[in-house]
Amino acid sequence: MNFKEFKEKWTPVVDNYLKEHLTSEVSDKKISQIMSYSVMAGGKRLRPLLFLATLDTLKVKINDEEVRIASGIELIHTYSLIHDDLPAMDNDDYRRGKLTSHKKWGEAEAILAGDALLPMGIEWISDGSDSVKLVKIITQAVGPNGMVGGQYLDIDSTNNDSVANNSAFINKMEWLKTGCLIKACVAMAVEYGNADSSQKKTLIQFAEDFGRSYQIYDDLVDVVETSAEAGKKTHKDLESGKNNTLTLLGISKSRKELTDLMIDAQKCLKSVDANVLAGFLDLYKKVL
Ligand code: GRG
Repeated sequence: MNFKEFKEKWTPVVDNYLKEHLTSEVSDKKISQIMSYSVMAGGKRLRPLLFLATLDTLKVKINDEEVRIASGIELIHTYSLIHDDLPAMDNDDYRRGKLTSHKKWGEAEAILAGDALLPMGIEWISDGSDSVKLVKIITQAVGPNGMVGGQYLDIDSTNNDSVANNSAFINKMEWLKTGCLIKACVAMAVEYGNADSSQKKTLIQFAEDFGRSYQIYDDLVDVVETSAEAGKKTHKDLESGKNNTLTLLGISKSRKELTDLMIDAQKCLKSVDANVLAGFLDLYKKVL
């Protein structure tokens, strides 16, 4: 199976799982609706697919238990997006092509929907075997030494010119904010699928390269989409006081950095039978 076939097979399974269980497992209809609004707004399901594709590479059969863990990861990712969009953070009006949660439902409601998605995601992950190990991996990845820590560095460095040229700081911030959760998807599958030490080494190295590169890709997507809009010549980050790889290196050097990380990630996969995982890197063609 290639990446496209894998994605077409498993995306609807994850989507249906999310839809059904956010309805059946949340007793209050209104908060269930607010949570579902953002979760079902059309994300790519990259992180659940990465978890499942790593299991596939390790020849683990995917059943309900594995889909529940994968879907739990998506709940946690969606929490981070809802909170990232809040007025106190990035103050965005649109996400996934729809009004952001706080614009649609109100700020308190959006905060609570995010707050509800995080523990529910952890609960779903904890229902699988190896749950203590998996919960430890995910909570470390999204806590102060991971995603939230990276978000803090991002907020703290906005409009701070002294970090604008500090590539070590920017790499660290992007790694924590975006890379850690991506790595955790692979790390959880490696643990769950009992990878041997050589598989573990190569898959984790792949995840680190992919995780490091993903924020650069995400910022370049905005550039490609923004430049497609008539009359707009600059990317919003270039005007927002944000510091990231894109503002540090500019567009063409960011593309080069992304290409280098992509080549490193591809090399990692040579020693494992990872046809599906290799396909994740094809996403980058959109911006290169
Ligand atoms: C705890 C108050 C509080 C806030 C937390 C943790 C956090 C706020 C924000 C996380 C930082 C963040 C949102 C990073 C962006 C990661 C990223 C590249 C998102 C886009 O991911 P895709 O491309 O999007 O997978 P879709 O919509 O397809 O899921």
